[in-house]
Amino acid sequence: MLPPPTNTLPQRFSAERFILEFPTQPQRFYRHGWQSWTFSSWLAPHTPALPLRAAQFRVKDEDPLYALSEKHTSAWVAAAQFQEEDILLLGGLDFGARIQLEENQLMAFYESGNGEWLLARGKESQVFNHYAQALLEKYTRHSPQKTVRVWCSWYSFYRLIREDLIQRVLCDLGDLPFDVIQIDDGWQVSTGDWEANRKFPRGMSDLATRIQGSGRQAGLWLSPFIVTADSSLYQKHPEWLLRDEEGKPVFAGRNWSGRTYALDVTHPAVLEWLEQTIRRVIDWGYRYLKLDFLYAAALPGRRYQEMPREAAYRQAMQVIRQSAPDAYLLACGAPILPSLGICDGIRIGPDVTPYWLNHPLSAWVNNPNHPSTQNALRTCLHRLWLKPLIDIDPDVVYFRSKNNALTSAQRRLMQDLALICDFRSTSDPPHWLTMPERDALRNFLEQEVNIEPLGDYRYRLNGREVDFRPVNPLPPPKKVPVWLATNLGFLQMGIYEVLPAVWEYRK
Ligand code: 9PG
Repeated sequence: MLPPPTNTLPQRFSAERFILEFPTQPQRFYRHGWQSWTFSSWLAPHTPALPLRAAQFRVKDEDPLYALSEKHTSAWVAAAQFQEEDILLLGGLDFGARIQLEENQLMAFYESGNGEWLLARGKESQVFNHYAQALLEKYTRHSPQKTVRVWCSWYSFYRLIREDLIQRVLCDLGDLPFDVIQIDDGWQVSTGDWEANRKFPRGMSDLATRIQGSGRQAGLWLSPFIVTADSSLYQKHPEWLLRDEEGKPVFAGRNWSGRTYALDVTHPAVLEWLEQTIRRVIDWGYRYLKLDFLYAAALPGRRYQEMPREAAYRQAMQVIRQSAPDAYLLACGAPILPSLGICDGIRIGPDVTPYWLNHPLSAWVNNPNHPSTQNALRTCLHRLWLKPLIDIDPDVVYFRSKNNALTSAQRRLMQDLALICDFRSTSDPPHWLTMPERDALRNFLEQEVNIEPLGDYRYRLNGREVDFRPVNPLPPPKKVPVWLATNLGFLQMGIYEVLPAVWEYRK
Protein backbone atom coordinates (compact mmCIF):
# COMPACT_ATOMS: atom_id res chain seq x y z
CA MET A 1 0.00 0.00 0.00
CA LEU A 2 1.13 3.50 -0.74
CA PRO A 3 1.10 6.04 2.04
CA PRO A 4 -2.14 8.05 1.92
CA PRO A 5 -2.22 10.73 -0.77
CA THR A 6 -0.68 14.00 0.30
CA ASN A 7 -2.38 17.22 -0.61
CA THR A 8 0.81 18.50 -2.22
CA LEU A 9 -0.08 16.75 -5.49
CA PRO A 10 -0.29 17.53 -8.40
CA GLN A 11 3.33 18.58 -8.55
CA ARG A 12 5.37 19.95 -11.41
CA PHE A 13 9.14 19.66 -11.57
CA SER A 14 12.01 19.40 -14.02
CA ALA A 15 14.29 16.39 -14.35
CA GLU A 16 16.29 14.51 -16.94
CA ARG A 17 15.72 11.06 -15.45
CA PHE A 18 14.50 9.63 -12.17
CA ILE A 19 12.97 6.56 -10.60
CA LEU A 20 9.74 6.42 -8.62
CA GLU A 21 9.71 3.42 -6.33
CA PHE A 22 6.53 2.06 -4.74
CA PRO A 23 6.19 -0.23 -1.73
CA THR A 24 4.25 -2.68 -3.91
CA GLN A 25 3.80 -3.45 -7.57
CA PRO A 26 0.78 -1.55 -8.96
CA GLN A 27 -2.36 -3.51 -9.80
CA ARG A 28 -2.48 -2.01 -13.27
CA PHE A 29 -0.19 0.03 -15.48
CA TYR A 30 -1.39 2.55 -18.08
CA ARG A 31 0.71 2.42 -21.22
CA HIS A 32 0.39 5.20 -23.76
CA GLY A 33 1.55 4.52 -27.33
CA TRP A 34 3.89 6.82 -29.22
CA GLN A 35 1.86 7.58 -32.34
CA SER A 36 -1.76 7.39 -33.50
CA TRP A 37 -1.76 3.65 -34.13
CA THR A 38 0.29 2.54 -31.15
CA PHE A 39 -1.34 0.39 -28.48
CA SER A 40 -2.59 2.33 -25.46
CA SER A 41 -4.29 0.55 -22.59
CA TRP A 42 -4.27 -0.44 -18.96
CA LEU A 43 -2.19 -3.59 -18.50
CA ALA A 44 -1.61 -6.17 -15.80
CA PRO A 45 1.98 -5.28 -14.79
CA HIS A 46 3.10 -8.88 -14.40
CA THR A 47 2.29 -9.70 -18.04
CA PRO A 48 5.56 -9.48 -19.96
CA ALA A 49 6.07 -6.79 -22.60
CA LEU A 50 5.88 -8.97 -25.70
CA PRO A 51 8.22 -8.00 -28.52
CA LEU A 52 6.48 -7.45 -31.84
CA ARG A 53 7.36 -10.66 -33.69
CA ALA A 54 6.93 -9.42 -37.26
CA ALA A 55 9.92 -7.13 -37.83
CA GLN A 56 8.29 -5.24 -40.70
CA PHE A 57 5.73 -3.67 -38.34
CA ARG A 58 8.16 -2.46 -35.67
CA VAL A 59 8.66 0.83 -37.49
CA LYS A 60 5.15 1.45 -38.76
CA ASP A 61 3.26 0.57 -35.61
CA GLU A 62 5.57 1.12 -32.64
CA ASP A 63 8.27 3.48 -31.58
CA PRO A 64 11.06 1.36 -33.12
CA LEU A 65 13.56 2.34 -30.41
CA TYR A 66 11.54 0.40 -27.83
CA ALA A 67 9.71 -2.19 -29.95
CA LEU A 68 11.91 -4.98 -28.58
CA SER A 69 12.17 -3.69 -25.03
CA GLU A 70 11.44 -6.18 -22.28
CA LYS A 71 9.94 -3.40 -20.18
CA HIS A 72 6.53 -1.88 -20.79
CA THR A 73 7.41 1.49 -22.31
CA SER A 74 5.02 4.39 -22.33
CA ALA A 75 5.37 7.55 -24.39
CA TRP A 76 5.13 10.83 -22.42
CA VAL A 77 2.61 9.63 -19.86
CA ALA A 78 2.06 6.55 -17.70
CA ALA A 79 -0.09 5.74 -14.71
CA ALA A 80 -0.07 3.16 -11.95
CA GLN A 81 -3.17 1.97 -10.18
CA PHE A 82 -2.97 0.94 -6.52
CA GLN A 83 -6.61 0.93 -5.45
CA GLU A 84 -9.88 1.30 -7.31
CA GLU A 85 -9.75 5.10 -7.09
CA ASP A 86 -6.09 5.63 -6.26
CA ILE A 87 -4.13 6.27 -9.40
CA LEU A 88 -0.75 7.88 -9.72
CA LEU A 89 -0.08 9.59 -13.04
CA LEU A 90 3.34 10.65 -14.21
CA GLY A 91 3.36 12.75 -17.36
CA GLY A 92 6.09 14.49 -19.30
CA LEU A 93 5.17 17.93 -20.60
CA ASP A 94 7.97 18.16 -23.15
CA PHE A 95 8.99 16.15 -26.20
CA GLY A 96 10.92 12.92 -25.81
CA ALA A 97 9.58 11.84 -22.40
CA ARG A 98 9.36 8.08 -21.81
CA ILE A 99 8.38 6.01 -18.80
CA GLN A 100 9.20 2.35 -18.28
CA LEU A 101 7.77 -0.04 -15.75
CA GLU A 102 10.18 -2.29 -13.87
CA GLU A 103 8.60 -4.33 -11.06
CA ASN A 104 7.59 -1.73 -8.46
CA GLN A 105 9.42 1.15 -10.14
CA LEU A 106 8.62 3.72 -12.77
CA MET A 107 11.74 4.77 -14.62
CA ALA A 108 11.20 8.13 -16.24
CA PHE A 109 13.53 9.88 -18.64
CA TYR A 110 13.86 12.38 -21.45
CA GLU A 111 15.57 11.05 -24.57
CA SER A 112 17.62 14.22 -24.70
CA GLY A 113 18.14 16.86 -22.06
CA ASN A 114 15.88 18.04 -19.31
CA GLY A 115 12.14 18.44 -19.29
CA GLU A 116 9.12 19.11 -17.16
CA TRP A 117 7.02 16.46 -15.42
CA LEU A 118 3.64 16.39 -13.75
CA LEU A 119 2.85 14.02 -10.92
CA ALA A 120 -0.78 13.64 -9.88
CA ARG A 121 -2.68 11.21 -7.69
CA GLY A 122 -6.38 10.52 -7.38
CA LYS A 123 -9.23 9.17 -9.50
CA GLU A 124 -8.49 8.22 -13.09
CA SER A 125 -10.58 11.02 -14.60
CA GLN A 126 -9.04 13.57 -12.22
CA VAL A 127 -5.40 12.74 -12.82
CA PHE A 128 -5.76 12.59 -16.60
CA ASN A 129 -7.59 15.88 -16.50
CA HIS A 130 -4.75 17.44 -14.50
CA TYR A 131 -2.34 16.24 -17.15
CA ALA A 132 -4.48 17.49 -20.03
CA GLN A 133 -4.79 20.92 -18.38
CA ALA A 134 -1.02 21.14 -17.83
CA LEU A 135 -0.48 20.27 -21.51
CA LEU A 136 -3.07 22.83 -22.54
CA GLU A 137 -1.05 25.56 -20.82
CA LYS A 138 1.96 24.63 -22.94
CA TYR A 139 0.27 23.70 -26.20
CA THR A 140 -2.70 25.99 -26.71
CA ARG A 141 -5.49 24.29 -28.62
CA HIS A 142 -5.19 25.23 -32.29
CA SER A 143 -8.93 25.55 -32.90
CA PRO A 144 -12.03 25.25 -30.71
CA GLN A 145 -13.63 21.82 -30.57
CA LYS A 146 -16.35 21.30 -33.12
CA THR A 147 -18.26 18.40 -34.58
CA VAL A 148 -16.45 17.04 -37.62
CA ARG A 149 -18.50 15.20 -40.27
CA VAL A 150 -16.44 13.58 -43.00
CA TRP A 151 -16.95 11.17 -45.86
CA CYS A 152 -13.55 9.53 -46.47
CA SER A 153 -12.78 7.33 -49.48
CA TRP A 154 -10.44 4.85 -47.78
CA TYR A 155 -12.53 2.18 -46.05
CA SER A 156 -14.52 1.19 -49.12
CA PHE A 157 -12.39 1.81 -52.22
CA TYR A 158 -8.91 1.70 -50.63
CA ARG A 159 -6.35 2.62 -53.29
CA LEU A 160 -8.82 1.75 -56.05
CA ILE A 161 -10.35 5.20 -56.23
CA ARG A 162 -11.10 6.86 -59.54
CA GLU A 163 -12.60 10.17 -60.54
CA ASP A 164 -15.93 8.68 -61.67
CA LEU A 165 -16.30 6.60 -58.46
CA ILE A 166 -15.92 9.74 -56.35
CA GLN A 167 -18.29 11.60 -58.65
CA ARG A 168 -20.89 8.87 -58.14
CA VAL A 169 -20.54 9.11 -54.35
CA LEU A 170 -20.90 12.87 -54.58
CA CYS A 171 -24.20 12.49 -56.45
CA ASP A 172 -25.51 9.68 -54.24
CA LEU A 173 -24.78 11.51 -50.98
CA GLY A 174 -27.57 13.91 -51.85
CA ASP A 175 -28.16 16.22 -48.94
CA LEU A 176 -26.56 14.03 -46.25
CA PRO A 177 -24.98 16.59 -43.92
CA PHE A 178 -21.26 15.98 -44.43
CA ASP A 179 -18.94 18.96 -43.98
CA VAL A 180 -16.02 17.37 -45.83
CA ILE A 181 -15.51 14.90 -48.67
CA GLN A 182 -11.99 13.60 -48.24
CA ILE A 183 -10.03 11.82 -50.98
CA ASP A 184 -7.66 9.30 -49.44
CA ASP A 185 -4.59 7.40 -50.71
CA GLY A 186 -4.70 6.44 -54.39
CA TRP A 187 -4.90 9.79 -56.22
CA GLN A 188 -1.17 10.53 -56.38
CA VAL A 189 1.46 9.54 -58.96
CA SER A 190 3.57 7.94 -56.22
CA THR A 191 4.39 8.34 -52.54
CA GLY A 192 6.62 11.38 -52.91
CA ASP A 193 5.18 12.74 -56.19
CA TRP A 194 2.05 14.56 -55.09
CA GLU A 195 0.38 15.12 -58.46
CA ALA A 196 -2.81 13.53 -59.81
CA ASN A 197 -2.35 10.15 -61.47
CA ARG A 198 -4.14 8.86 -64.57
CA LYS A 199 -7.21 7.81 -62.58
CA PHE A 200 -7.95 11.53 -62.09
CA PRO A 201 -7.71 12.80 -65.68
CA ARG A 202 -9.39 16.13 -64.93
CA GLY A 203 -6.95 16.81 -62.12
CA MET A 204 -7.25 17.48 -58.41
CA SER A 205 -8.25 21.10 -58.73
CA ASP A 206 -11.27 20.20 -60.84
CA LEU A 207 -12.31 17.58 -58.28
CA ALA A 208 -12.01 20.09 -55.42
CA THR A 209 -14.22 22.49 -57.33
CA ARG A 210 -16.87 19.81 -57.82
CA ILE A 211 -16.78 18.86 -54.14
CA GLN A 212 -17.16 22.51 -53.17
CA GLY A 213 -20.03 22.72 -55.64
CA SER A 214 -21.88 20.20 -53.48
CA GLY A 215 -21.64 22.66 -50.59
CA ARG A 216 -18.84 20.84 -48.78
CA GLN A 217 -15.17 21.28 -48.13
CA ALA A 218 -12.68 19.26 -50.15
CA GLY A 219 -10.28 17.06 -48.21
CA LEU A 220 -7.11 15.34 -49.39
CA TRP A 221 -4.77 12.67 -48.00
CA LEU A 222 -0.99 13.04 -48.20
CA SER A 223 1.91 11.32 -46.48
CA PRO A 224 4.43 14.14 -46.80
CA PHE A 225 7.31 12.64 -44.79
CA ILE A 226 7.65 9.28 -46.58
CA VAL A 227 8.74 8.32 -50.09
CA THR A 228 8.99 5.11 -52.09
CA ALA A 229 12.06 4.25 -54.18
CA ASP A 230 10.06 4.53 -57.42
CA SER A 231 9.21 8.19 -56.81
CA SER A 232 11.09 10.81 -58.78
CA LEU A 233 11.73 12.62 -55.50
CA TYR A 234 13.70 9.63 -54.18
CA GLN A 235 15.64 9.34 -57.41
CA LYS A 236 16.39 13.03 -57.87
CA HIS A 237 17.20 13.87 -54.26
CA PRO A 238 18.89 11.00 -52.43
CA GLU A 239 20.43 13.65 -50.14
CA TRP A 240 16.94 14.45 -48.80
CA LEU A 241 16.55 11.04 -47.16
CA LEU A 242 16.98 10.43 -43.47
CA ARG A 243 19.92 8.04 -43.04
CA ASP A 244 21.07 5.65 -40.34
CA GLU A 245 24.51 5.39 -38.75
CA GLU A 246 25.76 3.37 -41.72
CA GLY A 247 24.49 5.95 -44.19
CA LYS A 248 21.63 3.78 -45.44
CA PRO A 249 18.16 5.33 -45.99
CA VAL A 250 15.99 4.81 -42.89
CA PHE A 251 13.19 2.32 -43.59
CA ALA A 252 9.90 3.95 -42.61
CA GLY A 253 7.64 0.91 -42.86
CA ARG A 254 5.75 -0.90 -45.55
CA ASN A 255 2.38 0.31 -46.67
CA TRP A 256 0.03 -0.19 -49.60
CA SER A 257 2.57 1.45 -51.90
CA GLY A 258 5.45 -0.81 -50.80
CA ARG A 259 8.62 -0.09 -48.83
CA THR A 260 8.84 3.51 -47.72
CA TYR A 261 11.73 5.70 -46.55
CA ALA A 262 11.76 8.77 -44.34
CA LEU A 263 12.66 12.28 -45.45
CA ASP A 264 15.17 14.26 -43.41
CA VAL A 265 12.90 17.13 -42.46
CA THR A 266 15.75 19.19 -41.02
CA HIS A 267 17.19 19.64 -44.52
CA PRO A 268 16.36 23.17 -45.71
CA ALA A 269 15.58 21.96 -49.24
CA VAL A 270 13.11 19.40 -47.84
CA LEU A 271 11.35 22.10 -45.86
CA GLU A 272 11.13 24.25 -48.97
CA TRP A 273 9.69 21.34 -50.97
CA LEU A 274 7.24 20.69 -48.13
CA GLU A 275 6.03 24.26 -48.20
CA GLN A 276 5.55 24.17 -51.98
CA THR A 277 3.73 20.84 -51.83
CA ILE A 278 1.29 22.02 -49.18
CA ARG A 279 0.72 25.36 -50.92
CA ARG A 280 -0.04 23.50 -54.14
CA VAL A 281 -2.81 21.37 -52.64
CA ILE A 282 -4.22 24.45 -50.92
CA ASP A 283 -4.21 26.23 -54.29
CA TRP A 284 -6.09 23.30 -55.80
CA GLY A 285 -8.83 24.06 -53.28
CA TYR A 286 -8.34 21.50 -50.50
CA ARG A 287 -8.97 22.91 -47.04
CA TYR A 288 -8.91 19.68 -45.01
CA LEU A 289 -5.65 17.78 -45.13
CA LYS A 290 -5.27 14.29 -43.70
CA LEU A 291 -1.51 14.05 -43.15
CA ASP A 292 -0.46 10.45 -42.72
CA PHE A 293 2.60 8.40 -41.70
CA LEU A 294 3.82 11.48 -39.89
CA TYR A 295 5.91 9.47 -37.41
CA ALA A 296 8.52 9.08 -40.19
CA ALA A 297 9.83 12.60 -39.50
CA ALA A 298 10.62 11.55 -35.92
CA LEU A 299 12.34 8.20 -36.61
CA PRO A 300 15.81 7.72 -35.18
CA GLY A 301 18.54 8.66 -37.67
CA ARG A 302 21.32 11.09 -38.50
CA ARG A 303 19.95 14.47 -39.45
CA TYR A 304 21.29 17.32 -41.57
CA GLN A 305 20.73 19.54 -38.58
CA GLU A 306 21.26 17.69 -35.33
CA MET A 307 18.23 17.96 -33.06
CA PRO A 308 16.03 15.65 -30.98
CA ARG A 309 13.80 13.60 -33.28
CA GLU A 310 10.47 14.86 -31.91
CA ALA A 311 11.68 18.47 -32.21
CA ALA A 312 12.54 17.77 -35.88
CA TYR A 313 8.98 16.52 -36.38
CA ARG A 314 7.52 19.58 -34.65
CA GLN A 315 9.53 21.98 -36.78
CA ALA A 316 8.33 20.30 -39.99
CA MET A 317 4.71 20.41 -38.79
CA GLN A 318 5.14 24.10 -38.11
CA VAL A 319 6.23 24.60 -41.73
CA ILE A 320 3.10 22.78 -42.88
CA ARG A 321 0.93 24.93 -40.63
CA GLN A 322 2.53 28.13 -41.95
CA SER A 323 1.91 26.94 -45.52
CA ALA A 324 -1.76 26.24 -44.74
CA PRO A 325 -2.74 28.66 -41.98
CA ASP A 326 -6.50 28.20 -42.38
CA ALA A 327 -6.73 24.53 -43.34
CA TYR A 328 -8.01 21.79 -41.06
CA LEU A 329 -5.00 19.56 -40.39
CA LEU A 330 -5.78 15.99 -39.34
CA ALA A 331 -2.63 14.22 -38.13
CA CYS A 332 -2.50 10.45 -38.66
CA GLY A 333 0.19 7.95 -37.76
CA ALA A 334 1.41 10.92 -35.77
CA PRO A 335 3.45 11.22 -32.57
CA ILE A 336 0.84 12.54 -30.16
CA LEU A 337 2.42 15.22 -27.97
CA PRO A 338 4.44 17.06 -30.65
CA SER A 339 1.25 17.41 -32.75
CA LEU A 340 -0.62 19.37 -30.07
CA GLY A 341 -1.22 23.06 -30.68
CA ILE A 342 -0.47 22.76 -34.41
CA CYS A 343 -3.00 20.27 -35.75
CA ASP A 344 -6.79 20.58 -35.49
CA GLY A 345 -7.40 16.87 -35.15
CA ILE A 346 -5.50 13.64 -34.59
CA ARG A 347 -6.22 9.94 -35.15
CA ILE A 348 -6.07 8.26 -31.77
CA GLY A 349 -6.07 4.59 -32.75
CA PRO A 350 -5.20 2.14 -35.51
CA ASP A 351 -7.36 1.70 -38.63
CA VAL A 352 -10.76 0.08 -38.39
CA THR A 353 -11.63 -2.93 -40.55
CA PRO A 354 -14.90 -4.52 -41.69
CA TYR A 355 -14.24 -7.33 -39.19
CA TRP A 356 -13.51 -7.41 -35.46
CA LEU A 357 -9.94 -8.71 -35.32
CA ASN A 358 -7.28 -9.87 -37.71
CA HIS A 359 -6.00 -12.63 -35.41
CA PRO A 360 -2.94 -13.62 -37.50
CA LEU A 361 -1.62 -10.08 -37.96
CA SER A 362 -2.50 -8.95 -34.47
CA ALA A 363 -2.63 -11.59 -31.72
CA TRP A 364 -0.32 -14.11 -33.40
CA VAL A 365 2.55 -11.68 -33.93
CA ASN A 366 1.99 -9.56 -30.77
CA ASN A 367 0.82 -6.52 -32.69
CA PRO A 368 -2.21 -4.93 -31.00
CA ASN A 369 -1.39 -1.81 -33.07
CA HIS A 370 -2.47 -3.45 -36.31
CA PRO A 371 -5.63 -2.39 -38.19
CA SER A 372 -8.65 -4.15 -36.67
CA THR A 373 -11.82 -2.70 -35.24
CA GLN A 374 -11.18 -4.17 -31.79
CA ASN A 375 -7.65 -2.71 -31.66
CA ALA A 376 -8.93 0.65 -32.87
CA LEU A 377 -11.68 0.84 -30.26
CA ARG A 378 -9.38 -0.26 -27.43
CA THR A 379 -6.64 2.29 -28.06
CA CYS A 380 -9.14 5.11 -28.72
CA LEU A 381 -11.02 4.37 -25.49
CA HIS A 382 -7.75 4.89 -23.60
CA ARG A 383 -7.08 8.25 -25.24
CA LEU A 384 -10.33 10.09 -24.64
CA TRP A 385 -8.49 12.28 -22.11
CA LEU A 386 -6.97 14.11 -25.12
CA LYS A 387 -10.34 15.63 -26.04
CA PRO A 388 -9.77 19.04 -24.35
CA LEU A 389 -6.52 19.43 -26.32
CA ILE A 390 -7.38 18.51 -29.91
CA ASP A 391 -10.21 16.98 -31.98
CA ILE A 392 -9.92 13.22 -31.55
CA ASP A 393 -10.57 10.98 -34.55
CA PRO A 394 -11.46 7.35 -33.73
CA ASP A 395 -11.52 6.56 -37.49
CA VAL A 396 -14.58 5.87 -39.60
CA VAL A 397 -17.77 4.13 -38.59
CA TYR A 398 -19.66 1.57 -40.67
CA PHE A 399 -23.37 1.67 -41.35
CA ARG A 400 -23.31 -0.84 -44.18
CA SER A 401 -24.02 -4.51 -43.71
CA LYS A 402 -22.85 -5.12 -47.29
CA ASN A 403 -19.17 -6.13 -47.50
CA ASN A 404 -18.98 -6.18 -43.74
CA ALA A 405 -18.39 -8.99 -41.25
CA LEU A 406 -18.98 -6.84 -38.17
CA THR A 407 -22.11 -7.59 -36.18
CA SER A 408 -24.66 -4.83 -35.70
CA ALA A 409 -23.65 -4.64 -32.01
CA GLN A 410 -20.01 -4.09 -33.02
CA ARG A 411 -21.00 -1.40 -35.53
CA ARG A 412 -23.07 0.22 -32.79
CA LEU A 413 -20.04 0.37 -30.47
CA MET A 414 -18.04 2.14 -33.17
CA GLN A 415 -20.83 4.63 -33.76
CA ASP A 416 -21.17 5.31 -30.05
CA LEU A 417 -17.45 5.90 -29.63
CA ALA A 418 -17.49 8.31 -32.57
CA LEU A 419 -20.35 10.22 -30.90
CA ILE A 420 -18.32 10.44 -27.69
CA CYS A 421 -15.31 11.73 -29.65
CA ASP A 422 -17.64 13.99 -31.65
CA PHE A 423 -15.76 13.03 -34.79
CA ARG A 424 -18.27 11.55 -37.19
CA SER A 425 -17.01 9.94 -40.36
CA THR A 426 -17.75 7.05 -42.66
CA SER A 427 -16.49 5.59 -45.93
CA ASP A 428 -19.71 3.82 -46.84
CA PRO A 429 -20.64 4.57 -50.45
CA PRO A 430 -24.36 5.42 -50.31
CA HIS A 431 -25.18 2.72 -52.87
CA TRP A 432 -23.87 0.09 -50.42
CA LEU A 433 -26.48 1.16 -47.84
CA THR A 434 -30.05 -0.03 -47.40
CA MET A 435 -32.66 2.65 -46.74
CA PRO A 436 -32.71 2.04 -42.96
CA GLU A 437 -28.88 2.15 -42.93
CA ARG A 438 -28.90 5.45 -44.78
CA ASP A 439 -31.41 6.82 -42.26
CA ALA A 440 -29.18 5.66 -39.41
CA LEU A 441 -26.25 7.47 -41.02
CA ARG A 442 -28.27 10.66 -41.32
CA ASN A 443 -29.34 10.41 -37.71
CA PHE A 444 -25.72 9.83 -36.65
CA LEU A 445 -24.60 12.97 -38.47
CA GLU A 446 -27.45 15.15 -37.22
CA GLN A 447 -28.05 14.09 -33.65
CA GLU A 448 -27.10 16.04 -30.57
CA VAL A 449 -25.59 13.87 -27.89
CA ASN A 450 -25.63 14.11 -24.16
CA ILE A 451 -22.71 12.13 -22.76
CA GLU A 452 -22.57 10.90 -19.15
CA PRO A 453 -19.46 8.94 -18.22
CA LEU A 454 -20.39 6.17 -15.76
CA GLY A 455 -16.82 4.94 -15.20
CA ASP A 456 -15.30 1.57 -16.03
CA TYR A 457 -15.71 1.99 -19.80
CA ARG A 458 -19.45 2.63 -19.49
CA TYR A 459 -21.36 5.70 -20.69
CA ARG A 460 -24.91 6.93 -20.93
CA LEU A 461 -25.60 8.49 -24.33
CA ASN A 462 -28.93 10.30 -24.53
CA GLY A 463 -30.13 8.09 -21.69
CA ARG A 464 -29.01 4.83 -23.31
CA GLU A 465 -26.30 2.83 -21.55
CA VAL A 466 -23.27 1.81 -23.59
CA ASP A 467 -20.73 -0.70 -22.31
CA PHE A 468 -17.32 -0.81 -24.02
CA ARG A 469 -15.82 -3.43 -21.70
CA PRO A 470 -15.99 -6.24 -24.32
CA VAL A 471 -13.42 -4.30 -26.33
CA ASN A 472 -10.59 -4.66 -23.83
CA PRO A 473 -9.45 -8.29 -23.61
CA LEU A 474 -6.28 -9.08 -25.50
CA PRO A 475 -6.49 -12.47 -27.20
CA PRO A 476 -3.72 -14.85 -26.04
CA PRO A 477 -0.55 -14.89 -28.15
CA LYS A 478 0.08 -17.89 -30.39
CA LYS A 479 3.42 -19.29 -31.47
CA VAL A 480 2.55 -19.52 -35.16
CA PRO A 481 5.51 -18.92 -37.53
CA VAL A 482 5.64 -15.26 -38.51
CA TRP A 483 5.59 -16.00 -42.27
CA LEU A 484 2.41 -18.04 -41.87
CA ALA A 485 0.72 -15.47 -39.65
CA THR A 486 1.51 -12.58 -41.98
CA ASN A 487 0.36 -14.45 -45.07
CA LEU A 488 -2.89 -15.55 -43.44
CA GLY A 489 -3.41 -12.01 -42.15
CA PHE A 490 -2.88 -10.50 -45.60
CA LEU A 491 -5.26 -13.10 -47.02
CA GLN A 492 -7.92 -11.93 -44.55
CA MET A 493 -7.34 -8.31 -45.61
CA GLY A 494 -7.51 -9.35 -49.24
CA ILE A 495 -10.85 -11.08 -48.85
CA TYR A 496 -12.64 -8.52 -46.71
CA GLU A 497 -11.04 -5.27 -47.81
CA VAL A 498 -9.46 -5.53 -51.24
CA LEU A 499 -11.95 -7.81 -53.02
CA PRO A 500 -15.03 -5.60 -52.60
CA ALA A 501 -12.96 -2.63 -53.78
CA VAL A 502 -11.77 -4.54 -56.87
CA TRP A 503 -15.36 -5.52 -57.59
CA GLU A 504 -16.47 -1.89 -57.40
CA TYR A 505 -13.55 -0.74 -59.55
CA ARG A 506 -14.28 -3.20 -62.33
CA LYS A 507 -18.03 -2.65 -62.49
C1 9PG B 1 -4.00 5.00 -46.63
C2 9PG B 1 -4.31 4.63 -45.19
C3 9PG B 1 -5.53 5.39 -44.65
C4 9PG B 1 -5.66 5.11 -43.17
C5 9PG B 1 -4.38 5.46 -42.44
C6 9PG B 1 -3.23 4.67 -43.03
O1 9PG B 1 0.35 -1.32 -44.58
N1 9PG B 1 -0.26 -1.15 -43.50
O2 9PG B 1 -0.21 -2.01 -42.61
C7 9PG B 1 -1.06 0.01 -43.31
C8 9PG B 1 -1.78 0.17 -42.14
C9 9PG B 1 -2.56 1.30 -41.96
C10 9PG B 1 -2.60 2.27 -42.92
C11 9PG B 1 -1.89 2.11 -44.09
C12 9PG B 1 -1.10 0.98 -44.27
O3 9PG B 1 -3.43 3.32 -42.70
O4 9PG B 1 -4.48 5.22 -41.09
O5 9PG B 1 -6.73 5.86 -42.63
O6 9PG B 1 -5.39 6.78 -44.87
O7 9PG B 1 -3.13 4.91 -44.44
O8 9PG B 1 -2.89 4.29 -47.11
